[in-house]
Amino acid sequence: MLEALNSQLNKELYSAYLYLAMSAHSTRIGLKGFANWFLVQYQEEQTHAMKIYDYINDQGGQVKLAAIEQPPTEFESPQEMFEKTLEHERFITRSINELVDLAIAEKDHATNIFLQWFVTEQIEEEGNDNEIISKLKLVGEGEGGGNGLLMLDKELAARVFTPPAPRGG
Ligand code: OFO
Repeated sequence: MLEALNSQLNKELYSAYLYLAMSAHSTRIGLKGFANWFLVQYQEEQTHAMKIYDYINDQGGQVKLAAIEQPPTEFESPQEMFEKTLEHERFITRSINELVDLAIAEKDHATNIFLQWFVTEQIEEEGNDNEIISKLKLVGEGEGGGNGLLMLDKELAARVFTPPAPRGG
C-alpha cells in the first residue's frame, strides 16, 4: 500500500507540473484567464500531493520522492489543453480507484477512508473539464469564435485558489 501511495504522490506532483506547463503556454499565447485557471489547478494538485505526503508521514511510513516526468511544453489549442487535462484526470481517477481496490483487498480501512476524498474530488475535476470542453466546442463552432474565446478567458480569470482547511481543523 505504501509503495502505491508513494506512486500516487508522484502522479499528483506530475499533475501539478503538467498544469503549470499549460499555464505557461496560456500566458505565452495571450490567454491570461486560461493561465490563471491552470495556475489554480497547479496549486490544487500540490495540495493533493501534500495530503498524501502528510498521510504517509502520519502513518509512520517512508515518503519516497521519485523523479517527476517532464510535461509537454507545446499545445495546439486551448481545446487540446483541456482534452489532455480530461484525459489525464481520467487516468488519475483509474489510479485512485486501483488504490481503493488495494486498500480493500489489504483490509486497510484507514487508507480506504483517506482515499474517499480523492474519489469525490475526481468527480468534480472531470465535471469541470467536461464543462469547459463543451464551452470551447461551442466557441469554436460559432462565427466570431475569437470573441467567444476571449469571453471564456475572462470567465476562467475569475477562478480563485482556496487553500484547504488546516489539518485537524
Ligand atoms: Fe487533478 O486531481 Fe489530483 O491529480
